[in-house]
Amino acid sequence: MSAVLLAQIGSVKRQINNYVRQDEAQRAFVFTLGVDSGALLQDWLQDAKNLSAFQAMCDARGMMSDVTTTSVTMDAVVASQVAMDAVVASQVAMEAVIASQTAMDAVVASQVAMEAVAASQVAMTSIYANAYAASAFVASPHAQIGVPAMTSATAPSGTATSQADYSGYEAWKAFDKSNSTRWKSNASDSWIAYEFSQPMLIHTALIINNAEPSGNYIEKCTVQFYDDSVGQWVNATDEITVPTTTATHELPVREIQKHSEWRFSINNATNWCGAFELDFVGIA
Ligand SMILES: [Ca+2]
Repeated sequence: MSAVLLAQIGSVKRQINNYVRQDEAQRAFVFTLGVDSGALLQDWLQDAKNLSAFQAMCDARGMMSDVTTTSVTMDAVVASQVAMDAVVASQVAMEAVIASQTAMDAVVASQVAMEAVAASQVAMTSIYANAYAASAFVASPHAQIGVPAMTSATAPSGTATSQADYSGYEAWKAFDKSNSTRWKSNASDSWIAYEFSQPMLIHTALIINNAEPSGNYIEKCTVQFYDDSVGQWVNATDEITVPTTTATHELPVREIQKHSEWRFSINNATNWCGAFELDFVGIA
């Protein structure tokens, strides 16, 4: 058989496969639009052929925009871990999700959906690129996990450390949820860190600054995480100038990967460093 004929046969085979794939995706689309429960959808997706059709549907722009603007359907999708795993793996599906406030509202109300998006860099990149999606994600009741109220450097869980502590002002006292205790270093440049007992996707850092008349607060800092893959601390934010008031200052952190170790790297001009309270907030 000639090379030309073989190439033509190969092309026809690919077209047939595409038609079959499109046909299955159409059926997945029709089924999904009609489904009204996450359990039903999850059960249907246990069939490998259905799952493959659903994945093809996620990559079909027109279909996904219909799915994501139908609230009954989205409620079923966000309640199914299998469905959400397919959605967060698809750039096309995530673009449809962030373009629909109906879809984002369904995602941020669901623990299953929030855990799925937090585990996907594709999903988090899409979410942080859209103002409504980003603010809805940050405000989700399922993404408000922070450092627990510490009673020592290692209790009840995780580890609070700093580059240096002034005697009596240990690092964990910035993580004890009390404004009558504080951390203070004995240098103008320092860092203070908390290692979670599990990897966390952090979206916000909080600072309640020290209020000593002589200073000793945080003037400028960078939020960092420890990147195990390269074995070093990496900036999660630019350098931020922190107001020297004791209000709660929210620092946006928009890291798209989970990490266990987070810290404030502080660069003060004159005084030592200190804070009443610090926190890293996100989702496990
Ligand atoms: Ca404190």
